[in-house]
Amino acid sequence: MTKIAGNGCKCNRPCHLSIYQHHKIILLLPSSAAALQERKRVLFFFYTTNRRNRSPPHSLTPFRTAVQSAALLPRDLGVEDHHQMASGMLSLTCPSSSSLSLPHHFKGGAAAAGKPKLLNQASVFGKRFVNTESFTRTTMAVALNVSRFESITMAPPDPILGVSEAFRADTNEMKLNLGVGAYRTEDLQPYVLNVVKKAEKLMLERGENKEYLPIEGLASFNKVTAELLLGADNPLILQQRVATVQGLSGTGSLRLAAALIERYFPGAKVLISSPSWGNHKNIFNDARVPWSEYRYYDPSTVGLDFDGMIADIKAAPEGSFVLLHGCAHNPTGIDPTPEQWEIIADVIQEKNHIPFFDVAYQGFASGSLDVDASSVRLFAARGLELLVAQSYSKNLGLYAERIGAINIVCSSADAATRVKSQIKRLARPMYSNPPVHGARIVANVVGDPELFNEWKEEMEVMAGRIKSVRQKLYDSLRAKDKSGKDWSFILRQIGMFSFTGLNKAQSDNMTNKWHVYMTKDGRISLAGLSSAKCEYLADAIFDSYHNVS
Ligand code: KET
Repeated sequence: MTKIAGNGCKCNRPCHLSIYQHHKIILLLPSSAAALQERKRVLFFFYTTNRRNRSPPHSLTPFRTAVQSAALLPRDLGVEDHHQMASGMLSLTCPSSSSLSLPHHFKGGAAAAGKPKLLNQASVFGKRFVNTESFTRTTMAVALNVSRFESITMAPPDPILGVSEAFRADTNEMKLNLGVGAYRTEDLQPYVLNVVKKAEKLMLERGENKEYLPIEGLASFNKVTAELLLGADNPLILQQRVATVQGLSGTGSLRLAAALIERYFPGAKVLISSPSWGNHKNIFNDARVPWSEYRYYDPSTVGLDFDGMIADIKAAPEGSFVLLHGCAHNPTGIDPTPEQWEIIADVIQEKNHIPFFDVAYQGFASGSLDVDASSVRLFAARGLELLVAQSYSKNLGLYAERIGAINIVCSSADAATRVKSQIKRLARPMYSNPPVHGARIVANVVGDPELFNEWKEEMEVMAGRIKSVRQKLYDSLRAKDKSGKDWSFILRQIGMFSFTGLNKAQSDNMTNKWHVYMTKDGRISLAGLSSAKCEYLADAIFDSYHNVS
């Protein structure tokens, strides 16, 4: 990078900038340590020359990137270090001036004429940019009071929850939201369970207070949630070997467990099924827990790649955590058979791995709470230590109450007490203590035999409705599709979802042409489908599958 002698900053302010040239890019950089300290107030500089055509080919994109990166430069480096970093950064963002394009803000006017002229940048970057000057082949800008958040870029929408946002924005009356896994009635309305309403009425009548809960949550909730998972008469509970802590639903409970792994099993890897619920990777990434994937789904059979799964679990470093979906695997809807679960447990035991269950759909796979907990109970009965994250979002429809739990089954009561104390220690600085409303609902429903039975009935109705639209969708597809394509995998899948096998382009067609909102991995939530819409959905799938490659 060469300094261009005699060329100082043209902004007529005491900003201590020097002009440098790097390839075809002109940079204005702080020329002294004092100027660096002033970074808060005065950020930078640059620009490009274009020898072929005399109009200045500024690009807003590299410009912004330059600003952002400059704002990120660490304070304790010298001026030269900054220059080197900035020049490296600009080489990356502007490989050649010819790749730069003229942003529409600059088209016409002073920029097109290529004459020295002061541009008003307020319209481009709000009122932050006070001074931009354009002269022959060089333009420079000086920014004052640039936001300290300039370096924060726009995050992409969430692959699942972002679908609901797009759905809300669509005004087409045929639109259908099959993105998020949330149960809807036949009228496609959200459903508040009757037992939930009854429990809330009870709570109101009792006039319960709003005091803080202990860090571990509501004791009566923790008791019933472990019982629901493992069975009320499970010896592990009687022996007090289960550390249960109320969490912020399934996600928050998984996050607590991830924090525990990060702190007490440094370097241990979590094995995640491929594919899995998209947020699993985010959770472990944010907790700084390394993870890798094990094979799970076989597109050729649209079924379980059991051999691949076993081979990958075997090949993982001893003592890894194996994340398993307790039932109703998300997104595939494919669960191992009871015999396969036994073999999975054998391998995990052999390899000294630690099973880590995510149970977000207890009751939604088979319609029975006990049957859906059988995978977890099978592992627990072997005397294995294990982790289980639970959620009541789906089975009690308590999506917004954020109620769930993390259970850690330990080999002794003493270990469980210590583990629980550490989970509390992790929770305290994260969110201090959990919310009470959902915990009371669960404690009332699960803890009261009458409400519990009513809940089981409602659960069967919900699971039954999903099964019936699953059947109807299959029937419609079979009637329409004479190509010989076998759609029977839809019937073999269980739970809220169907993994259609549609690729991204086909999923895009579902949304763009048919207004059917779904995740781009081809997953549809049958919980958001009504019988009346099955035919329409079958048309959309048929068209997308056969007419989009
Ligand atoms: N685990 C799995 C496997 C899962 O599908 C979800 C939610 C959760 C945990 C967490 O749910 P919570 O509400 O935090 O208890 N899945 C649906 C919603 C979401 O993505 O947040 C979904 O896949 O649509």
